[in-house]
Amino acid sequence: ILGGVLFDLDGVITDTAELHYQAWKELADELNIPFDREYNEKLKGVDRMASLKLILQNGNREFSAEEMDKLATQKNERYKELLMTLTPDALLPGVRKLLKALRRDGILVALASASRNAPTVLDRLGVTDLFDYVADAGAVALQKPDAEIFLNAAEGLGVHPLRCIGIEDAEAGVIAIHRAGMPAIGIGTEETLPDADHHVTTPADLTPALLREWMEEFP
Ligand code: G16
Ligand code: MG
Repeated sequence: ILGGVLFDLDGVITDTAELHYQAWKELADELNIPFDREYNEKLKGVDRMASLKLILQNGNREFSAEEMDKLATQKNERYKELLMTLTPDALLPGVRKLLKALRRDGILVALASASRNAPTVLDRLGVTDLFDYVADAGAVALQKPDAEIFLNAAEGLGVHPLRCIGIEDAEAGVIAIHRAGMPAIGIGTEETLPDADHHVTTPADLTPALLREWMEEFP
């Protein structure tokens, strides 16, 4: 095995942020809490309960733990309905081609997403078979920027973390990749992801050869 490539989901494989936004927005409207797309940016890569807490902060009343569980479940049920509208057309440009090329080159591929719905998203996009391992977000205690989800993904592949590289669109994810001891590729710019080791505009700009070259730069 030459190494492992660890992908974030939202913003790297597809854009689920808009569907999360719609589901949260319906809940926030129901509770009369202000919520917009700009605030939604703060929720990227943040797990479900932490996202709910950030939204409820803008309201003027307290919720019990039990009520919060109910609200998180309500949002998730709506999100799962919205996921049924996803098709392979929602893959970001170049993703399928890159995944297939990595496979041909003997590089293992894992998903390192904070979303417990990640397996459903991969199914809807028709790329489940192109992943060797999907990290279980539910089994990970510490969120990005902690390294845990990336270390879990490397372990699931059976590849040493120093032979892996991570791809992220969020700064917290880039930091998590570095804490796992791996080089980080940012889908973005020097301005949006100042800590990433390399930047590309879309996954279409990545090839197995380029990834292998960058993997060898660490530690
Ligand atoms: C994604 C999204 C977050 C979402 C989280 C948990 O993370 O960016 O907005 O809150 O998953 O999702 P779920 O409620 O489906 O478990 P990532 O790591 O894929 O960017
Ligand atoms: Mg992301």
